[in-house]
Amino acid sequence: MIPQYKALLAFLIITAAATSTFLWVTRNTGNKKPLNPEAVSKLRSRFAITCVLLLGAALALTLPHLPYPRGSEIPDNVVFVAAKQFAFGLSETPIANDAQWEAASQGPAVRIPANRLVEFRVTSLDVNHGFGVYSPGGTLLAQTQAMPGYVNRLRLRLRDPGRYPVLCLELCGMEHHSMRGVFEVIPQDKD
Ligand SMILES: [Cu+2]
Repeated sequence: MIPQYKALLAFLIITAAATSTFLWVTRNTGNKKPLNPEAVSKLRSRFAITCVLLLGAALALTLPHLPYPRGSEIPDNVVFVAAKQFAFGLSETPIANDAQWEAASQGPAVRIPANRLVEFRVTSLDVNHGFGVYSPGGTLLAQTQAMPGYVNRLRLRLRDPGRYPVLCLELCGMEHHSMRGVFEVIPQDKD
């Protein structure tokens, strides 16, 4: 199933659950039973404790998976990225001017060994762009802004060899839709 259909399915299930909850509440608010304040306050605190426990568990389970870089880690590879209307230049050496950008955007794709920590240093030579890294299968993996005058660092560890397309995620002009880049992840040499 493609991700868009999964998202649609999740949306429909959650909407159905929310709608039936509201319908149930609407139906049941009609019966005016006398309330027992003690039972209500007990139920309320039980609900609050359950919520706190569930949220705490969700936090503990998901926090380690957030892609925050560890400050002490040193990247194995650095790839310089310069965005410019309407292509991405990727290079192993810094891209400081239009000629270098042209060479980087038209030359052969940068090659990165699989499973290595790569740091993309992303900037723009004209307007704001969005540096979106896609898997060979077309799934968005990570993104950062490409802004003139700033360098944004994006660290990734890519496991599967293949050609990774880069698409612009910020409407940057007439040819925005065709703005591309690419890099290649190659099987790691044994060392
Ligand atoms: Cu762009």
